[in-house]
Amino acid sequence: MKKELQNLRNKALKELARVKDLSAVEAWRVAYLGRKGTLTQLLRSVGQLSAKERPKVGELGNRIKEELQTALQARIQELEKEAQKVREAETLDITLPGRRPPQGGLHPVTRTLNEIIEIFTPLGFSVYEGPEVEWDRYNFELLNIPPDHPARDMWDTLYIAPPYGKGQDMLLRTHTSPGQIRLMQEMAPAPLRVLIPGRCYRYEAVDPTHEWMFVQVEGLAVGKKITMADLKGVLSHFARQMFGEELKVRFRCDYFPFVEPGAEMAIECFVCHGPGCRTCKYTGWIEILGAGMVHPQVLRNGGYDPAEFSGFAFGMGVERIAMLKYGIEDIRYFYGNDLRFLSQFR
Ligand code: FA5
Repeated sequence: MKKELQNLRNKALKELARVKDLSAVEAWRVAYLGRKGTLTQLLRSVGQLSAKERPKVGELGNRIKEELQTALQARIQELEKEAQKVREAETLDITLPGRRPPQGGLHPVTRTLNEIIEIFTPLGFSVYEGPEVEWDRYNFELLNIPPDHPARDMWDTLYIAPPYGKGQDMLLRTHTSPGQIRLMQEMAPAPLRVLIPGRCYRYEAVDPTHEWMFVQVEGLAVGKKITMADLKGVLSHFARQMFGEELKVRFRCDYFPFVEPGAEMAIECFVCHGPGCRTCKYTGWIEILGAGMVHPQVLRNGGYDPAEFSGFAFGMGVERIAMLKYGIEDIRYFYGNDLRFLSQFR
């Protein structure tokens, strides 16, 4: 019996040392010292021993019981101390300075677009948006570009399957000009002045000034007695507001099937200021927009009578404006998602 008591003691102490938390300690207590615990039961059987053996075994049993109770209290204290340490480590120290959350900023293209809108708003232009996935007839046909027109080569894009038939094909718009038709059809015969910003897509050989996805802002003014002088005046005003007086502006004749006459506007290259460099493709100029007087047929397609109404339109590349404004040499930086570039525009 003495041996049995010693073995029980050793086993119990070993287990107690391995116990990891207070609820496991309680389970240990119940297992050894509880009313039906192993030690309690063993001590109960001491009564059946002979009168000679009983006192010695009884005394040993009580000593072991006390030893286990003391060990139990010590283990409880130890575990409480550990738990306290964990609690202290988890306590919120409100005197520590907070961690600054990373702060984003507007993308340079969005910023430039907002600046463009701010320049045109006081001139009476409001802002509309059209769909990026567009019908062929809005992107091309109603803008005087029938299916076999060579101008389609300049504006090849991604078509959305399946083909729906003549003029019914869907595509990613190549310019914001389809918005002209949509707006005119909605507003005719009222005079209008609108900006239509949005993303455009083209099958493009990407280079420092060409992306396959870029943002344009379309401008359209339709009314009575609108002339080319209005077009030139508005766009020159825009260029002065945007770039100051320093950079030279150039208008040249250009061809777009939906305007007559057509023009392009270029700004002096901000990198080389004239002699030519990689950014301006060695021309000294960076083209920022196409423009012209709205073609009579396009006015008709939009629901206006060209005998009564005239209008001007332009389409400018927002990345090109941002490049000129902020001195960015390559358009690919805009969509490369490099934070070293983007975070300069906070
Ligand atoms: C057009 O897209 C015509 N819709 C513009 C227009 C509107 C003419 C109304 C007449 C009346 P163009 O393809 O030239 O034209 O593009 C207009 C401008 O968009 C360019 O001057 C340029 O600033 C920008 N742009 C064109 N292609 C790209 C490209 N791949 N990457 C970045 N910008 C581009």
